[in-house]
Amino acid sequence: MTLFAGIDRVRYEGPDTRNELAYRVYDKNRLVLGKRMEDWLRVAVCYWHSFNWPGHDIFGQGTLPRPWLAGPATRESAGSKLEAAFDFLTRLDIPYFTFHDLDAMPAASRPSEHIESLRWIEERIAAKMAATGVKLLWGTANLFSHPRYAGGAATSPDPEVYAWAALQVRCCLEATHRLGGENYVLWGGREGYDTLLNTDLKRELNHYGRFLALVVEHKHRIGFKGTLMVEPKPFEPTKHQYDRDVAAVHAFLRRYGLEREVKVNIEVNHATLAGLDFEHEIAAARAAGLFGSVDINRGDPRNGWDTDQFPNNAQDLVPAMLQLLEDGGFATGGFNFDAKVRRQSVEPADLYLAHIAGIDTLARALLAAEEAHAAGALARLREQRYSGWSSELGRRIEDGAMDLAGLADWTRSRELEPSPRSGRQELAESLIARHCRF
Ligand code: XLS
Ligand code: NI
Ligand code: NI
Repeated sequence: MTLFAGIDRVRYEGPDTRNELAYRVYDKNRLVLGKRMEDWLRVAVCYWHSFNWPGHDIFGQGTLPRPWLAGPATRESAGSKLEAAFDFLTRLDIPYFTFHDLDAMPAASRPSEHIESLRWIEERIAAKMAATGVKLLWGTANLFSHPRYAGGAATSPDPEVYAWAALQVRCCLEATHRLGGENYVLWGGREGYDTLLNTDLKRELNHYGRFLALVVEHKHRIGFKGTLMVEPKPFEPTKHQYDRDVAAVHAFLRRYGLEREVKVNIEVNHATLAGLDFEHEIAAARAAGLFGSVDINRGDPRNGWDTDQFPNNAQDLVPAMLQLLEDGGFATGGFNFDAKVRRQSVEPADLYLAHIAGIDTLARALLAAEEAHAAGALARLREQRYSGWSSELGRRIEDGAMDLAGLADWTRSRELEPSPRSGRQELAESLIARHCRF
């Protein structure tokens, strides 16, 4: 019996159910544009916030009942954590989970102990996955909690720290591979700086570029077929993080020749911290051919940090969901709930309620996007807005047949002012809103 055993497997019961522990909208087998809802959303629950965080913050201790976190992470407590996690995952009836090496394994200090400890839990995770059918969306190494990483991992001023990080990534990538993980993520939590006064920025970037190249090389060496992804974030814990947003990651990948090897895992709350809309990051990633996966959560518009709250506003997510539909869905990515309950949500049921509400929010956004997509008005509006480009002039510019002087001459010979055309922004916004009938 685990902490999460008190409830039945969560099912779809429709919008009118009185059962709070049921899906109102998320109906995994419902077809959306010919594909099952479960296959569009590819929902994952993360190990770290849900099972490995006792509810502490920088001012206060843990508040949540997570008995396995009470003492040091021994084999016994890592085992009960795993038991509870997979109990939760199966009862929630979602297909995936995600984890950091350190979330799951018994604590280890020396390198050889780390290797052994991760292997130990990996075998048990594999058994749980086989018994429950829950799959691994992605694995990742925690290169930010241990004191050795205070100055960064791949951007540490100390090559011995760099090498430790390499050990962790090697082991976690190989474990992810053996567990059939569909992706491997690198979040550069401390790959940045707190002050430029003590930082050699150019050198750190080169080290980081090399590190990523080593990971790519190793991925191919071991035959891992999943996608490697970097997760952008502008700051927190550092003052400035090199992976600040999709555009910065794109430039970085190109600089080190890795743009065909690595994609991005976009987190909603990281986009907003960077001063960008979530859908902007998706659009930027699609334009660069880098779209990989999503860490779904939300920030609080009233404060400026990564609050990792569960999403609750479906209309906000429709523009991003429309882009996902236009892309035909995730290739190997999914919606990973990188979200945590508030510190006062102290009952085990709260973890279910949070995920159920978040998953229903995604389902609502998906259905609204399906309708908007099927109505086609937004696509037509966009097409009309660019219709000038099918003129002879437009085609010649796009074909690269005009130079600057040629364009200047063309304009001069016409002596005309282009006529203004409406951007139809208010209409476009209403074309989203009208399908949000929830
Ligand atoms: C932290 C990040 C982290 C990554 C995984 O802000 O979102 O949780 O997703 O290391
Ligand atoms: Ni994340
Ligand atoms: Ni985050």
